[in-house]
Amino acid sequence: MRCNLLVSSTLLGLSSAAAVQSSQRKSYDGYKVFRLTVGEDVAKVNNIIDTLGLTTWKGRPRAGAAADIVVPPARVNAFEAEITGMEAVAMHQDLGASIAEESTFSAYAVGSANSTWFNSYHSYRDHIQFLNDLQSQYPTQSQVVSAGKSQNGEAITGIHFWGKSGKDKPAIVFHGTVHAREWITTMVVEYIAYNLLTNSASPEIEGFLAKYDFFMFPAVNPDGFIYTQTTDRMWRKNRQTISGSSCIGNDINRNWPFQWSVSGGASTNPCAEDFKGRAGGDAPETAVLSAWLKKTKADQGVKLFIDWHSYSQLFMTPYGYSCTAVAAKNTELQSLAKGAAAAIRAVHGTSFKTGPICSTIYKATGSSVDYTNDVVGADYVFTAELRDTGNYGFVLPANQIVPSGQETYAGVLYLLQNMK
Ligand code: 0X9
Ligand code: ZN
Repeated sequence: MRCNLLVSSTLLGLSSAAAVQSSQRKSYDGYKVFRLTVGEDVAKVNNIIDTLGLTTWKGRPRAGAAADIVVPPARVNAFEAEITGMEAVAMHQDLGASIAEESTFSAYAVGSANSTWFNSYHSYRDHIQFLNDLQSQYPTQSQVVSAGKSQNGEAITGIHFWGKSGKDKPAIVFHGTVHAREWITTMVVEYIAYNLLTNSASPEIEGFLAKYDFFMFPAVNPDGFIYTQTTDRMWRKNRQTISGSSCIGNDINRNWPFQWSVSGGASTNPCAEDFKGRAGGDAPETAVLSAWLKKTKADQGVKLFIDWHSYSQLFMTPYGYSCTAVAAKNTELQSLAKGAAAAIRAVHGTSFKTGPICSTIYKATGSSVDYTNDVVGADYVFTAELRDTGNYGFVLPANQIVPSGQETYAGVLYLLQNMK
């Protein structure tokens, strides 16, 4: 009897723990995402967003741009009434269903880093395993590295590879998944690493490996990425607590300590998606990544830095903090960005726009590229927004991982071929 009681209370304990886990995951069932053509109605659209308490995917609405607006089930009718007469399309009829479909990860067997990896998205732990497995296929010319620890103590993990001719050559550094929900970037950075390594015997790739060391970090915001898989798929920031606020998270791409104090390119509200932090560099991830870049520059030079984001299909250059400041290498950067975009388009016809961040997208202060260009002094610095332009946004179906990887790889090869 006593034994039975114990058994049933243990079972109860287990099942309620499981229930807590699943109920901790924010449901997007019945949520719709609308792409609304704003035109000149900026004030009206802002007003709708504020009165209905809605969130947006690409920042506050701007004149002449589209606003991608997330609408919970209980607000759909009111939202549709408010936008009567305006042009809108539904990106997701049921965001919860789209997320469920995207989150059916294929099982990953330890030791099987092969091309089937790119047929689905994956858990954070599997990403780390994949990097380790990939490394073990190239034991003498690669290493799994850590740039340092995240807020929650995760190693910010990357794969370093250098070809046959030895390491310590100028570095090519890629950051993926600084924004937690931009899952396609994790996969595409891995796709590039995987293809450079698996083609490393071809004369062309061998040539690149003879000139450069590659450091590919698929997920530089591990805590945020894990949080998108356990709790809220739409999380963007890191997971640090903020003094004086109950809101969580710095936007790592507003926190880099260069031109951080400039106003208008980030939020000072800890609850905002683009919260800049209480001080430049006060996010642990920014602190370790900036220190790592400076050290790498001092040790071996940084030839190329790319910060990979999604979505919007843009290939951009410094600066974010100012629309009038012009990068020292601007002419060459624009030419390289245009060439990369043409190489991308040649693969599947996908169009990327190019130009400096501030005039192409919006003003963004404390961003990684401005810091890496001016403080680190990397030779070539870009940031890209991968697929798509707004059919699916952050919840990009898994069958676009491979095509997105293929075209982006072509863009990267163009840069490797054309950088001086
Ligand atoms: O707001 C951002 O940080 C980027 N857009 S996103 O939707 N991916 O969040 C644009 C800024 C690009 N600047 C740098 N990557 N430095
Ligand atoms: Zn981003």
